Amino acid sequence: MIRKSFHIALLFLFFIAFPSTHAAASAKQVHLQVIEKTIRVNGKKSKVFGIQQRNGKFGLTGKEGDLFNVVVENKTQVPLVLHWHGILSPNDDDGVPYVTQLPIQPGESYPYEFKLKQAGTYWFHSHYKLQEQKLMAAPLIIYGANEKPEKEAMLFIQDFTFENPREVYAKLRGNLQQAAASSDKMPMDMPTMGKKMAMPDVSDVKFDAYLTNHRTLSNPQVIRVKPGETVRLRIINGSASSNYYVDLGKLQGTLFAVDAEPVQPVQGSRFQLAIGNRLDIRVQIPPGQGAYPILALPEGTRQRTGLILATTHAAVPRLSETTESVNPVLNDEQEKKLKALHPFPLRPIKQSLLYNLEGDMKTYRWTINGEVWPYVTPYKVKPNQRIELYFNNKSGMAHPMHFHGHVFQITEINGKKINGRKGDSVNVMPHSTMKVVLDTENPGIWMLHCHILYHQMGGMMTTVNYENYPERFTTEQRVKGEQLYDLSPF
Ligand SMILES: [Cu+2]
Repeated sequence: MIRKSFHIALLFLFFIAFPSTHAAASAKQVHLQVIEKTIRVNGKKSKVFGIQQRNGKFGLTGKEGDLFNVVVENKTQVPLVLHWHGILSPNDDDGVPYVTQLPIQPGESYPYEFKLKQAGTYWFHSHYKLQEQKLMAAPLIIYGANEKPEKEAMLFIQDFTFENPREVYAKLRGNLQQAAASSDKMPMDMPTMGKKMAMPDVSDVKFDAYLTNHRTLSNPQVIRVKPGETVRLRIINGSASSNYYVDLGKLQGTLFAVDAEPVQPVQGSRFQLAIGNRLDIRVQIPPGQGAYPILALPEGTRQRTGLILATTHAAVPRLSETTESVNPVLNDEQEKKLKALHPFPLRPIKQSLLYNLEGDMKTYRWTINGEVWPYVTPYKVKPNQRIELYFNNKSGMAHPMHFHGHVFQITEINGKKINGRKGDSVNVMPHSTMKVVLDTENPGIWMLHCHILYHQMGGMMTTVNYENYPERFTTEQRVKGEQLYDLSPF
């Protein structure tokens, strides 16, 4: 209430000071509706969540310096919460159930209002139960205050299953319990499990399809381009449990931002894209007519997804959804190479927070320092200090770790110092260590978790707590809240 009236007072002042259309534009409220809908995936019907503005537009756009003024309307049958991934919002607006707010009940609305300090390619998604697997996720594009418009193509990439994710999760735990029962000494790591289950698959889950902007390659989006034109690709990994190689085919691309943070440009036609990460790549369309598939290859599978850039008179090729060989698994080669365009100024590190990442295959419990959410004892940090997050992945599976409300910079991989890229999500390789640094400039209770949805459900989640910042919910309230509703309605 205090917050709202404060904003209204601010707006009022704003109108007096700048009685222009600009002030009005920055205050414009957007109603974002979360709905239930039926889509067709390769001809088969499936019920999923949809996210749209009142005008039907998918996702959100904003402008750096403007107000993010969004009312989330829950038009579904289930409680939900949306989180703005990578955004430096105040803690109250972070959208995490039983941490920053209660779930939004069916038929209810919830307002979010804060100033957009960043620009680039972001996304948002449900932070509640398994809703993200049923497509409760969408792009959030913020244009720079002085950015010139350019030709763009957005690829919002998701993994898809016809199954109820509740069943997927139960099977993961059930299978593993069965496997554990049949063997006294169960190895801890995933690759061994993969072999046991006869899947050349590094992901826990076998998906029915991979989507780009909700479409498979059997009916891909075709974006018309001009010969010689430069196109900015905004590629977002909004998947629940899949990492990808982005393949530009015949085109050479220049990667210039990761997680919306500028990097020293890197040329190439293949890039790694872990869960939660975003890549901004510029490609130049060659002279003459032509069609150029932009593909994403889920690691460890023979699948692919993507869209096609095609000049006006080019024939659009039919593309197979499968690849000839198994797509390679991500590694840390790209992270070792990438450098922030504007690295953090050097500052002494005042605190190093060690996070041991482990998995217990018998129970499918994924832990941080041996703890399972919500039974956690978070580190406390002081404001306005340089701190370090030290990830020590003791498991045989990579964990894409995401920290809310802050931008970090990667400084060390497996003991080797680097002046790496900035971002909000980083894929910590199996049996590897990684260090990132950040400045504690955004007081709150902030989530730190693995972005593999089923690992998150399995407990791989904690918070970083600013000293003296009040916690809104107790562990008991979190436990009780989690038990209230079904994991997934469909
Ligand atoms: Cu994980």
